[in-house]
Amino acid sequence: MGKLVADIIVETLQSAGVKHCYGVVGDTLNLIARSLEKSEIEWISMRHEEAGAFAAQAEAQVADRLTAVAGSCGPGSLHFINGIFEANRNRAPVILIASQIIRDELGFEFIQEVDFKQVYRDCSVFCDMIHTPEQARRKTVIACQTALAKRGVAVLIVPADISASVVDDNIPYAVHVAKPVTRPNDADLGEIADILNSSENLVLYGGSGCQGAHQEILAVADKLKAPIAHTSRAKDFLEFDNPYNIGMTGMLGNEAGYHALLDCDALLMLGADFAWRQFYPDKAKIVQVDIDPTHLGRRHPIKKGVVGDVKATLEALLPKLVERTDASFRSAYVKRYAKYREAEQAKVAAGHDGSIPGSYLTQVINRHAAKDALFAADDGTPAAWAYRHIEANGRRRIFASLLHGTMANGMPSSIGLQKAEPGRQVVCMAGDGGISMLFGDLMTVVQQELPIKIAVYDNGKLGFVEIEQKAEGMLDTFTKLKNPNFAGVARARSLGPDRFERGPAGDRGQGLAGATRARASARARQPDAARHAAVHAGRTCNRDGALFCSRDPARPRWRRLGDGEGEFPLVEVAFPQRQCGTPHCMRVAKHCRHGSIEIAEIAGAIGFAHGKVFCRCRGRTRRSSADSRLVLAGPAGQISRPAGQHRRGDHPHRIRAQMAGEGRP
Ligand SMILES: Cc1ncc(C[n+]2csc(CCOP(=O)(O)OP(=O)(O)O)c2C)c(N)n1
Ligand SMILES: [Mg+2]
Repeated sequence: MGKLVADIIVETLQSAGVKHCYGVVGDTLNLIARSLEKSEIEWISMRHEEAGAFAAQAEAQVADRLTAVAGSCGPGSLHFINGIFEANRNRAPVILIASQIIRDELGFEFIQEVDFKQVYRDCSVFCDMIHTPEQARRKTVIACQTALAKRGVAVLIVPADISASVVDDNIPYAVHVAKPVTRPNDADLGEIADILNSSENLVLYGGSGCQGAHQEILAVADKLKAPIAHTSRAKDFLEFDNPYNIGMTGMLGNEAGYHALLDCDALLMLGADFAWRQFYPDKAKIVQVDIDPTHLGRRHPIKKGVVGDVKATLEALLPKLVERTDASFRSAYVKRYAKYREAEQAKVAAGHDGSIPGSYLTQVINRHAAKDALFAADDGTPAAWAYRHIEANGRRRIFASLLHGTMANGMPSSIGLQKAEPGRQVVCMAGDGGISMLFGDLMTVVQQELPIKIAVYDNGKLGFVEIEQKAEGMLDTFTKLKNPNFAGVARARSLGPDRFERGPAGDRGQGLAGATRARASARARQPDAARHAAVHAGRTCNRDGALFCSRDPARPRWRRLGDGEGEFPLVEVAFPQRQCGTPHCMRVAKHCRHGSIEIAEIAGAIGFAHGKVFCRCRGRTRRSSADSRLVLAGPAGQISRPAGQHRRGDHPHRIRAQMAGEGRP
């Protein structure tokens, strides 16, 4: 007896392990929707397909299983695009059922016709149409299998007349996924061992490929007396229970990780494909282990590259390594990391005037979140705070858009995380820009009755962009946001308790106290109807948001300019050693000879401290020239920076290290 193709497709998805399908129904998808309804796959009605793709990729990552999204023809299946890019870059096994107009009309600009093969080619590991009813099962199988085996998105284009066809279906095509253990051959391992054994100071540098290899990495670090630095994506896998950890490198990282990489003689890169080239060492011999052969040496020249799973490779490599006794290099960086963490910790404080610094709010969230919580952070400062202030413990996971770098990923990803792990706490750290971009799917949270905790980092701006602009020497441009009262939004959307109030202005800490109360009350009520906690963070700040000036050279007092949000300035900046000749001038750089500096500021707290300093001079914004000699007057005192050292790509931690009193010229 024949079978409906829509049923064949859904049956195949189910046998490939799909538990949830996220999307919006309509026209060409309706038959498949009916098949889904009869199946064990749960349909999640989204308000925007992009949010559905974010949710699916989060579920696919945390549960490590194929997850589906499906859309109607034309705009319906087009809307997924940004989330599909996110999924594919995160190597999340996701299948998009892109329903299509009937075959007979394809190629004639029929209403809602979109060539999905063109659209999705660059963000998928499989993208093809079911051309005949007879190939339905085989093509769905190969789509699922490719998504799982190549780890990425499979786009299966299904014309409506195909899903409505009935076909004999007696050939047992089925999804096969092999999980081989891959490791380099013995000769390659011997070569790696020779490089490492003959080099003096070694550093291990781990990326997301280190998942599941904690024990082996520590064993190698122990034997080689090497510190372990890591990328942000590897934080979940390497930060915990690791006495050799020296933290992240990169924009979100710290000076210990950064300098260790620069100072070592040999670097063992493990499953890391970190994109920013300026963070790689020039003098060290780099040995790279990666499961993807195309990653070898693509960021920076390497001495030796091998293909393998990190765990299996290190297991085989360990016996070939010579045990060391001198751990002084490692100790120096481990101490430096501890010092950095202590200093960072000391800076975190509640805000003033009811404001709540993002760092402080994140530390509160970190303290109160469950030990196995799942965090989803929006691209923007929430992701930066998450990676800096949420502590990994081997059970928690942080999800952010680190490869695609898209806004609005946080809340929709939380939906997928909560659907995948209904018993775990899911915390969304949302930007005010991010959450309002896909506001509609707050209703999915309500409709699905998901107990997600949402903290809105309401700084009234596209804060991360403002920092970027400062780093480029610009004043903030088009970054302001006129926001609704997010507490009101939460209430209006029946998101939960009605207690989300911003603390009264001037009442120090009230905003956070209110937020914490809200959280506590939401918790107390669980598992009652009101299970959602949307924490209104009040105005957060990034710590480099403070503006300073000193108008009188005779009395060089710094004062905070209006609108300074920071409780604790990271840096106060001036161009030193030159007077521009006007009474209201502080010591300024040579190119500001005409007038008074009104503002001098530096962007830096979260990593864009390229040293671009700008000032306002008679109403015109000027930028420091590359050879300006800067003085960073931080809490540690006046520290000058040698001329010519400030350049784009300069590392923030070098600056911070100097602030902390190190490297003073
Ligand atoms: C879809 C998309 N649009 C624009 C950007 C550029 N961008 C990156 S972060 C950011 C600001 C995010 O603002 P918000 O969510 O309020 O977080 P904040 O940085 O203020 O904490 C923007 C516009 C992006 N990454 N993705
Ligand atoms: Mg914002």
